Amino acid sequence: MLKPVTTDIEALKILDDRLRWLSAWTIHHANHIRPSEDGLKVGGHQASCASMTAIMAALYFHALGPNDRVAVKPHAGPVLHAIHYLLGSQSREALERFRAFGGAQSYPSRTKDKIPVDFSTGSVGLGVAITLFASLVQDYLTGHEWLDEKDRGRFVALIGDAELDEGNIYEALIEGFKHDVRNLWWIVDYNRQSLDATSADRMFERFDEIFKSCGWRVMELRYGKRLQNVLAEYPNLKSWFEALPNAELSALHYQGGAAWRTRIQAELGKAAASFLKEYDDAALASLFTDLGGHCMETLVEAFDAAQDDVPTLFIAWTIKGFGLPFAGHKDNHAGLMNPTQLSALRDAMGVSEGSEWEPLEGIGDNARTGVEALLDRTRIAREKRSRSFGKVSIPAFPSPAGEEQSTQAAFGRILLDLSKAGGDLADRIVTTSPDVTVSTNLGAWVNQRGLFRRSETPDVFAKAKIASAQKWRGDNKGQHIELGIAESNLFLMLAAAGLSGDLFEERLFPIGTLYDPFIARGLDALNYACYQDARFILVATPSGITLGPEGGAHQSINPPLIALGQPGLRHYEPAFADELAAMMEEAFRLIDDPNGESTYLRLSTRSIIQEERSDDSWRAGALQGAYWLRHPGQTAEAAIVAMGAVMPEAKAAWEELKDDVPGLGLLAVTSPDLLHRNWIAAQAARWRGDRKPSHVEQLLSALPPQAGLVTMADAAPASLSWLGGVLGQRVAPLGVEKFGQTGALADLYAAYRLDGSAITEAVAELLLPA
Ligand SMILES: Cc1ncc(C[n+]2csc(CCOP(=O)(O)OP(=O)(O)O)c2C)c(N)n1
Ligand SMILES: [Mg+2]
Repeated sequence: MLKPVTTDIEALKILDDRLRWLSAWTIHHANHIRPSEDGLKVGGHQASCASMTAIMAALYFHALGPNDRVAVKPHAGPVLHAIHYLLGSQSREALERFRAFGGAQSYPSRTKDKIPVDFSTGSVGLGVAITLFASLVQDYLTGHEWLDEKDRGRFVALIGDAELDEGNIYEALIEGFKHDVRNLWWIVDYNRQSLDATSADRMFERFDEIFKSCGWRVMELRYGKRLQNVLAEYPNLKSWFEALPNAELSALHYQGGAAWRTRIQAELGKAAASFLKEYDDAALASLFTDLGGHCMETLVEAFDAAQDDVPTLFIAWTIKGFGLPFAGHKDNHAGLMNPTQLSALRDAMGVSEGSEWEPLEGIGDNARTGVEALLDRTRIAREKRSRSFGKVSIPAFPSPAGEEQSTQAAFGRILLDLSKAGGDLADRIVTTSPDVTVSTNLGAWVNQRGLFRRSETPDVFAKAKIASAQKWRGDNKGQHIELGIAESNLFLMLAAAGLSGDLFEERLFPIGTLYDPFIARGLDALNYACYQDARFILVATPSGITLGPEGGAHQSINPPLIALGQPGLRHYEPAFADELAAMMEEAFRLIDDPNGESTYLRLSTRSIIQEERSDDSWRAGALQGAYWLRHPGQTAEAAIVAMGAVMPEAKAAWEELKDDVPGLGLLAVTSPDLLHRNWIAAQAARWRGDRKPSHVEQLLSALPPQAGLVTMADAAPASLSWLGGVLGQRVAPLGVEKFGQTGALADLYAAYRLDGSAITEAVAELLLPA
């Protein structure tokens, strides 16, 4: 990490003001000046921006080096845009189109904003936690000798104080402590206001304790220099000030100097007489707003003092809406200045009417040289980082041998074979799991490749020669990152590792495993990973009621529907091991393809007889979402459409019914998600003149239009029932609609209508005249 440059405090203060002005103006322009096309409120957060312009000026124009990466509090997005505008890396047009189609995004977006955004933010808490996992990924890359010391950086999160209520922050904190995470700065904009109101006083000093107990250094920046000096002179005033509850303090900030005077007179009386004599009302108001997070000297000093790699929490006291007419008002979260208030701010900032967008408008010649020099010296990246795709060759994946296998066992075998064969891909895979490494069949891979630990950790059981199938040693070359049971952390780890190519220009191939039902536990973090276009493979196993005796709390029902609605994530659900091998190969390829995506593999512990293949004509269809396992006759009246672990029931029913239902087909679905989206894409393409039918349309047109489909999956029936809408064929959907329970497979399949007789009944239902 580079030493901070010596900086002109005066120039930083000017930039602080400039950021407050530009962020307020950008929001004002979007709401009051740009013509509204639809009458919808545009919105924006002038108060949340004003709260941290000094913090961000000190950070970006002084403290940050070129390798540092930042997650910005979502509603301070306009400040980040203003920073890049001053640096020349954001266009005026994008600011004029703030929150408009194609313009600067409301909350910083890695993928949609034109400026370099290290981490998207929006769902509060997640942006904070991902910086911790990104720091771990940096350590991982260094351990594996893919990242030089000189290219390492610090990971910074700019946090709202109410954001600290998000539980995922503490899940990450605990995991980070276990892994001895370093190089983090989390900076709290401690304005003591949330969206609804002022924050609870009872949490005061509790956050410090929580962080300290996890090995963090906590630096509280309560006072600016001026206020600190004055309060040192008047100890009784200081005690009074420090005892003010959050709500009272905010109200006084809003009310201003006269209110401070009345209150101090009433509560301190004579003891404060000499102090009050020194200050008129305006001076009083200004003095009490001199909190640490608004004082440039304090901020610069604090950042300069934290140059080692100890994770540091800065609690910077601020006022929400600092310098704006609604400063401190509890309702100011989405407050917008009216045109009169905006004009007053413009005049106070020395900006003349008509020159609002001029970056350094109104800054006198003397000061301007210093400001320009500081902007020139600023070390942050002005361009988006290159995304590093297509550098790793993906070998062909042979299917693991065995007449009878489960997809979960096959997954372990495929990884083990890949590990033994070695090569670039195998070396760049990083696996991770929230305490279900062994039970999701990653054990053999971990035995081969070891655990990742920043420092060497022996396998105590192995050393003591205690027999175990699992070798559990770790060092900084290990390739498995073991996590505690916190699924949100799993997805944030996958997000960070899946952005490795973007953040560090070194591609990793992350694979995370968990039990299928617990996807829901980390759903927002999964969505967050996809939103940023992180690339990874999610292996969810076991799944469905096929889990049998484990019972309803572990039997998943709706993840295929989640996947159906989740952009950036491709769902594959194989029945056979050879399908899984093809899917894994495809999933690795998609990670390293600029137009690729992440993959969700829904697997099962059920061991089933494998399909004997005469050729590999099934393969292309399996990768597109479905193929005819038993091709239908031209006049077929029905087809069975099945997915995943229930394929043996579908095959058996087909054998039994094929003579009574001539030409009966059996369609193996491997991805309802792909079938669905390609069907919709083909419809959109038709309007552009491309008349090619989608994969699912081609498959289903092998059947007559009046044919019926019996769909079945160990999942919510809606995963497949929509297939009737493709060509208008009738559907009898089978699947799981109620919570599962314990039981042997035959009992469960009978009870939940996934067995042969349910299929027969469903086919009969379709064939009977209405
Ligand atoms: C997960 C999530 N829940 C709710 C919101 C809506 N929201 C946005 S900002 C905010 C309040 C944030 O207060 P604070 O973190 O103190 O930030 P400030 O604006 O005061 O700086 C809320 C509830 C959100 N963005 N994300
Ligand atoms: Mg706040």
